[in-house]
Parts: sequence; structure tokens; C-alpha cells
Amino acid sequence: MAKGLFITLEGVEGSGKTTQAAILGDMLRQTGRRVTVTHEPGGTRAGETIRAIFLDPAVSLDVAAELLLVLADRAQHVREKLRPAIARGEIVISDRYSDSTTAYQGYGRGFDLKLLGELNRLASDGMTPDLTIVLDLQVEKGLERTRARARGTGRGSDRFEGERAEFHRKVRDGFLAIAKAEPERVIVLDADRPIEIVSAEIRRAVDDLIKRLCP
Ligand code: Z5A
Repeated sequence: MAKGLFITLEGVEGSGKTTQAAILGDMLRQTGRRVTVTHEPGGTRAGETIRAIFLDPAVSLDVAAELLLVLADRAQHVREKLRPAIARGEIVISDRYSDSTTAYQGYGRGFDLKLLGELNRLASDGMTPDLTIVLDLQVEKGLERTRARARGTGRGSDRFEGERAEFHRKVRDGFLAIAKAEPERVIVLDADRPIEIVSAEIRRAVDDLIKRLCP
């Protein structure tokens, strides 16, 4: 049986994570691998219920409640979906994971990073990605993309779209700091380029990972 792998995509809103997760999933399936593409918050029945509360700007949430919701979502996601898929030898691609908690609730909201490290370990049951790809993009460009999408699809704004640009800049800096601290796990790609160029770079990074971990 092929060895399971865990890949996460991270970055600010509108950086292209969802688009790239789908493309990567399709590319890997074409090579005969079994792939699960999933996301946080969400990815399980409990998670989708948490997501609806979490993203609804009309639901008032204290920042501590916000943090505990993403952790509850992750605890369920890891145990119900991620670990079983990896144990079956699949490649799991998650659109956001623990680094989003560090970036949004730590760098963005100001929770203590050491405390978040402990909480992330509890929620993730110690499950760390084999590879994390941060899609790096200027905050204003990401927000422009999501506003254009909202105009096209009628999709409403969420809890974070209403945050000031300063908040999103801190989040972006958070992702870059995580990448600097863990260069063996995290790579940063410039997301301000055409979709096909970014997906080709992601594919190269994933092929290298597969060669390294599943020779
Ligand atoms: N959150 C948290 O606070 N703590 C946590 O621990 C976790 C999450 C796990 C989830 O929102 C929110 O939860 C998130 C952080 C918080 N909020 N924020 N900010 P979500 O799941 O609804 O949304 P998102 O994760 O932020 O993703 P997004 O807005 O959907 O953006 P994306 O997935 O990165 O991008 P996309 O959907 O692929 O692309 C956006 C648009 O840009 C779309 O129209 C594409 O066609 C277009 N696009 C994509 N790539 C390109 C390129 N290269 N060029 C031009 N246009 C492009």
C-alpha cells in the first residue's frame, strides 16, 4: 500500500488555496493516487455545523469562543477524517490547518503563541503536515479577489472579511514567520501569478515530497 501523506495549503483570504487544492487533487488522482481534498473549518458533519456558526458575521463571538471553535473543529477533523485517510494510504490535502490558528488567532487576535502551540497539539493529536505550502499574497489583492468572487456568485462576506486590512497584514506576517521558523516543513510561493504557474510550482514541490518520503 502507498504511504499516506499530509499536505496543507495556507495563506490569507483570496490567495488561491481552494483553487490550488482542487487542481493538485486532480493532478495526483491522474497519477493513480487516492486523494482526499478537505478544508478547515469544516470537512466533517460536526465541522460544517461549527463552520456555519464560525463564519456568520451576524453571530457574535468572543475571540476565545472563536479560538475554541476552530480547535473543536480540528479535533473532529483529525480523528474522523484525516488520520483514517492517511492510514488508508491516501494523500490528504487540507485547505487550512493548525498554521491558520497560529496566524489568525495568534498573530491576528494576539493569543499567546506558546499556549496556541499546546492547544494545537491537543486538537491535532500531534498530527503535523508533511508539507505546508503558504500561498503568499498582498492582503489588498486577496481581498480584491474575494470581493470580485462575491459580486459574481452572490456569496456574502464572512467574519474576517469585515476585519481591517491591518488585521489581515498581521495574519500574513504570521504565515511568513511560521515559514521562517520551520523551513523544512513550510514553503512559501508567490500567489500573485497566474493560476497555472502557481499550480506547476506546487506540483514540483509535491513531486519532490513524494520522491523523498515514498521512493
Ligand atoms: N480560520 C481561523 O481564523 N482559524 C483557523 O484555525 C482556521 C480558519 C482553520 C475560513 O474562511 C476562515 O476561517 C478564514 C480564516 C479562518 N477566514 N479568513 N480570512 P473560508 O474557508 O471561507 O475562506 P478562506 O479560507 O479565507 O478562503 P477563500 O476566501 O475562499 O480564499 P482562497 O481559498 O485562498 O482562494 P480561492 O477561493 O481559491 O480564490 C479566490 C478567488 O480568486 C476565486 O475567484 C479564484 O478564481 C481567484 N483566484 C485564485 N487564484 C488566482 C490567481 N492566481 N490569480 C487570479 N485569481 C485567482
